[in-house]
This record gives sequence, structure tokens and C-alpha cells, in this order.
Amino acid sequence: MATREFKKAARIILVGAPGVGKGTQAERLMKRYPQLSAVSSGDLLRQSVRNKAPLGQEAETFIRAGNLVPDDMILKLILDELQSKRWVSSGSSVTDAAPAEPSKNPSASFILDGFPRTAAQASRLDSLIPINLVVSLITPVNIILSRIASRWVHAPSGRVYNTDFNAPKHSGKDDVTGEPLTKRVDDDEETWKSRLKKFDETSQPLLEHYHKKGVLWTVKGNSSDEITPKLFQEFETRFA
Ligand code: G5P
Ligand code: MG
Repeated sequence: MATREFKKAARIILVGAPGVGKGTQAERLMKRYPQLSAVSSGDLLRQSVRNKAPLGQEAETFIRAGNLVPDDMILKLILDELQSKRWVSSGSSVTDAAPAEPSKNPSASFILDGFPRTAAQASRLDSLIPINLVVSLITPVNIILSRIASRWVHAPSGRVYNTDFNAPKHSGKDDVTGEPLTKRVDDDEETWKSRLKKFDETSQPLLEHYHKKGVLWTVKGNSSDEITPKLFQEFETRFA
């Protein structure tokens, strides 16, 4: 795939139901636009669980139950990550009244996958850095459900596979490291339904928050392959 360059800094959030393809689209966008990097709040949490960090141990109960982890917990994790990537300055806190002027340099472009998840988290993020595009990804839930049982992940990197859609080159093995693939603890049908219920409860106020700011854009499709070209087209218009 040919790569493309941004002319403006893109600060993007991906919002969508569990399994809609946020991680899949983030990966495709990073391949097309090498200036982009992505942070997935779910990957950060799972890494913290794997490392047996105190925050991860607390978060695990919420993740296993398909609930959202408390705002303070996720905000601390995200703030640390944004600061370590220098996307926000190290002096920033989530209580700052107004964010510092963000870099206009296209190399300061990023995607947040799965954060913020609630209007309260969005307000806290506003106090750190202004987002200039919120992508709401929509696929019918009956289509998404069929994907969940076929998902396999390489836990250390967060790379995602699917035995029907994006199979690894060698069955059960990560393409890059050859290490074994595993299932996510929250990928059984019951837990997925709880995650979906949470999404239904929290996403409308979240999207409304960004609609009011004029940065919300919605894209629909029955598959990731249908959505990707629409995303690329929109990114061309806005940032390239
Ligand atoms: P996560 O990790 O953010 P979810 O539930 O939001 O989890 P998830 O499951 O990671 O989202 P996704 O990234 O939207 O889904 O989807 P994906 O991985 O790209 O695609 C799903 C599968 O379908 C893959 O196997 C992929 O290959 C396949 N696929 C993609 N497209 C297609 C297609 O077109 N066709 C087919 N057949 N297959 C396809 O959050 C996890 C937990 O962390 C906590 C919560 O507890 C949450 O439940 N958390 C937070 N808590 C509070 N606040 C936050 N901000 C939090 N963020 C995370
Ligand atoms: Mg994901």
C-alpha cells in the first residue's frame, strides 16, 4: 500500500462498539500514514494486568466483568502514556483549565482507540489536548458478534487476528514473533454483551459532547474493508 503524508497534525479518537474494528482501522491508518501512532486504552490496561502492576490488578475485575474501569484509573494510565510520547507536556494535569497550544507539526499526529469512553473522560481529555476528529464507527451488532469467537491476540504487542478475516500466517502463531496467540479474557459472548450494554449506555453522551464541538464524523459499513476506503478518503480531505 502506498503511504501518504499529513500536512496538518491529526488528533483523532476512534469510538465504536466492542469488536467494531477500532484496532483494525488504527493499524491500517498507521500503515497508510506513517506519521500516525496509536494508543489503545484496552491494550494499555491489558499490559498493566500482564505486568501485575497494582493498577492492572485493580482493573482486571472490571475488565473480566465487561465493565468500564473507573475514570481516575484510566485517566492516570492515559496521561502517563500521552506524556511519555510527548503528545502532552509533562507538567500537564487533568485538572488544568485550558490546554497548552498543541503542536501543529504533522508528526505530532495520533489516534486514541477506546479512550475517551464517557463524556466525563472526554471533558478531562479536553483539559489536556484538543481533539480535531472523532470517528464514530458503526457496524450492525449481529455482524460484530460473529467476529468475537474468532479473535486471537498476541498479548505482548496487542496484534489482533481473526481466523475468518485476518488469519495468522501460521495457525496459532504471531506473524512477527512466532509466539503463541491467546484469547482475551473478555471475549466470551456473555462478557461481550455486557461490554456492548456499557457502550450503549455511554456512547450517546460521548458522541454528543464531540458533536457540539463540531469534530464528530460517522462512518458505517458491514465490514472493515467497506469502512477503510471511506476513512482514507476523509483523512485525505482533512489532513493530507
Ligand atoms: P478495549 O480493548 O477497548 P473494546 O471492547 O472497545 O475493547 P475491541 O474488542 O478491542 O473493543 P475493536 O478494537 O473495535 O474491538 O475491534 P478489532 O479488534 O479491530 O476487531 C475485532 C475482531 O474482528 C478482530 O479479530 C478483527 O480481526 C476482526 N475483524 C475486524 N474487521 C472485520 C471484518 O470486517 N470482518 C470480520 N469477519 N472480522 C473482522 O477495552 C477492553 C476493556 O478495557 C476497559 C473496559 O473494561 C473494556 O471493556 N477499558 C476502559 N474502561 C474505562 N474507560 C476506558 N476508556 C476504557 N478503555 C478500555
Ligand atoms: Mg481493540
